[in-house]
Amino acid sequence: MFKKILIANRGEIALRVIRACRELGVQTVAVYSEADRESLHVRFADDDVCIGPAPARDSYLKIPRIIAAAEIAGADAIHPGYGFLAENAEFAETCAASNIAFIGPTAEQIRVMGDKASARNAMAAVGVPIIPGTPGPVEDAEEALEFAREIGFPVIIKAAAGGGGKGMRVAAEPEDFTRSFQLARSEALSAFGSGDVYVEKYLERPRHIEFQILGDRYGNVIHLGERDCSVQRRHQKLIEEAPSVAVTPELREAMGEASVRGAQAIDYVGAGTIEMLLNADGNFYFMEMNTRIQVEHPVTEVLTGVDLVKEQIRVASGEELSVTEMPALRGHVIECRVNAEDPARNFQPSPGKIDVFHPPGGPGVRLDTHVYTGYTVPPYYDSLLAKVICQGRDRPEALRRMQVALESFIIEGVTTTIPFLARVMADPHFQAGDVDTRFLEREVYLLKEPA
Ligand code: MV4
Repeated sequence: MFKKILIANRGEIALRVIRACRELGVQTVAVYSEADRESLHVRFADDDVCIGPAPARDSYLKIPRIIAAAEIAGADAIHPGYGFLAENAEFAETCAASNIAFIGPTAEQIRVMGDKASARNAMAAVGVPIIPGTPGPVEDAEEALEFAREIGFPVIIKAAAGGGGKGMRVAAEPEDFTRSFQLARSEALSAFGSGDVYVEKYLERPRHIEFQILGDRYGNVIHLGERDCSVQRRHQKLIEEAPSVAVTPELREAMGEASVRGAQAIDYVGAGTIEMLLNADGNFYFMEMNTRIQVEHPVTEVLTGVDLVKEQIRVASGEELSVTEMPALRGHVIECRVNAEDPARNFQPSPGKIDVFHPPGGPGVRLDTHVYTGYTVPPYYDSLLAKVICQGRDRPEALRRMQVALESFIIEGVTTTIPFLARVMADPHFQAGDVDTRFLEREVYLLKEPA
């Protein structure tokens, strides 16, 4: 086992990793920017190193500073958390070259999954269903239109280098096609420096279903079931739950088996997520693989009882996975992300000082947060304040616990998404499990406090 782990992150995930390290008896090193001097991750770590000014590009994204901090503090491993350098192949490579274990997959595995076309091809090669589409980038609008007619409208044009919905355009019919194609191409060019686009069949109201994967160096790969992350806004997940109301035991078996096969195809090591789109007709398709621990990982931890962060650390140190198959599921789990944002103002960030912080609690309630009374939310990073995770014997109990938790969660001083999340929990469509990736576009009434 490692002796000392540097956590190359901040906020709630840095605290989450420190907890796992303490349970394993491993020493910890926090790194922090000048804006995070007063943060809890700095206080809770055994050692800490300031790595630069507030902007992430000058601190949390500076590879040489993080490596230097690890060397100075004598860390033998680095946990990247999520975001920042978590899916940066060059960082994983630099760690290896510096004799520091990167707690995650290999640089090569990060690279294959980071490129959309290569990820798609790797999955297709082992029979994981992919959305019908062009095998690679298309040359020009005429060739693309011809292909679109073959697979049938509507189609979606996506940037090959894309992500986060940038450079993505839907064409409902042949008449729209050329215009959408040009728009996607120029958006791709300005956002990613490459105008390469490909064409796929457009799924009208898919659910976003993702499978949690764990792999070790001995060829063991398992899945721990799905998370339904359909409630999103502009590709930001807001609510996640498991099991999905749309996934039957047979479908879980098929999707889980496909996910494991996909991960095995690249000898995947560590925690990873296979993101899929699930159509109303029960067909599922690979979308992308995330090669990191995810924000919503607690949903799976609570549902299965497996500590995903400890497993990540164990397998990175050369141990075998401590779980060999999916444990019995413990009812139902829902997670709400509480952000310092104003839903009435387009989810504009609302940084500032937290004057009152009173957390929810009780049976089946877990809170992952780095916030405390008197903490100042800096304007430089993402606006996640806390994750409320509620478990129940069934979905109605988990949902009711979430409603009570949100009602009793008091944050004063900054505007938060708590009232918005409470309205979603009370929405009849959400309660019926009738959601898809366009749910919030339709239910715009949820954005504002009723008069
Ligand atoms: C799609 C799709 C429908 N059909 N592809 C959004 C992010 C990017 N990684 C892929 N995305 C989508 N691709 C086809 N062929 C719908 C989306 C999509 C979406 C996917 C998951 C979660 C939320 C979403 C919101 C809008 C669109």
